[in-house]
Amino acid sequence: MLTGAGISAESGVPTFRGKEGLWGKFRAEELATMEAFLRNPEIVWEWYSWRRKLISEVQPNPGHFALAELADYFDSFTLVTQNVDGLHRVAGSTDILELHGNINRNKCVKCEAPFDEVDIDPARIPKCKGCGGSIRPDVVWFGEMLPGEVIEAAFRRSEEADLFFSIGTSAIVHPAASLPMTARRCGATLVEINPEETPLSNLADIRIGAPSGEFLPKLLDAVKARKNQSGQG
Ligand code: BV8
Ligand code: ZN
Repeated sequence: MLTGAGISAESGVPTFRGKEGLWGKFRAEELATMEAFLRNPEIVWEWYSWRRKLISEVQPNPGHFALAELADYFDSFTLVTQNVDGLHRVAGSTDILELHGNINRNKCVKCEAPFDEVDIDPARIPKCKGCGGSIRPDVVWFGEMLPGEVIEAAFRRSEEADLFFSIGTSAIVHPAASLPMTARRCGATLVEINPEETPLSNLADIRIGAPSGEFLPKLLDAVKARKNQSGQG
């Protein structure tokens, strides 16, 4: 399955392109870029520090917890997320492919050495001890490659899937947005869970026009009931 910002919306984390979008006056595509960071690192760090603080104060919602528990009812279950908020791991999910990195990790903009301090002061951006480069958030910006082994695993699992859920994503950011169609092309049943229509909606076999935090716990209950009926408790 693939999750996007929508699965964290009910935790209080604004989505990217929704009305209450994360940006106020900015657009993701303008701030989440190397160009923006090189031109104005303070502004970019202002934005990430604000997001980090917001995320540190929220909890996973019933949608995250339901996915963590659903994994136990499938022989093979892979959670691919575009989100950088880390809420799936907090909710207990384990086999997670983080396509776009993690907002609580930092690295050197030059040599990519990890930098583990989390409190970054945008007015005094720390420098890499090894090469003196500026420290940046360890997330994938627009125009940057996704981590090779992660995106390859995501495509491989999508090709092998019998059932693929696209949950809480507007399905416009690539290459992540290609995963649902890859799964469907390789024979998977495609289910979209999103209150709004997306470019994927009329290609999905099943469309659930509901918030993930409401629907996923119901799905979990139904799977549990089915397991109990067939006596495989
Ligand atoms: C790359 C990390 C190339 C940073 C992010 C033109 C056409 C096609 C592609 C491109 C193009 N121009 C440029 C590109 C490539 C570009 C791209 O796809 N751009 C888009 C905008 C067109 N992609 C890239 O640049 C990628 N890299 O292509 O490299 C390359 C190739 C070779 C060599 C070198 C380079 C990198 C993309 C990664 C960017 N980083 N995030 C950060 O977070 O700060 S992307 C960002 O968008 C987030 O990760 C987010 O997850 C992601 C996708 O957004 P969504 O998750 O879908 O969120 P959104 O708000 O859009 O939608 C939320 C949905 O939830 C809505 O539909 C809403 O209805 C729904 N919802 C709301 N509430 C609920 C709900 N659903 C369920 N329940 C609810 N309660
Ligand atoms: Zn460095």
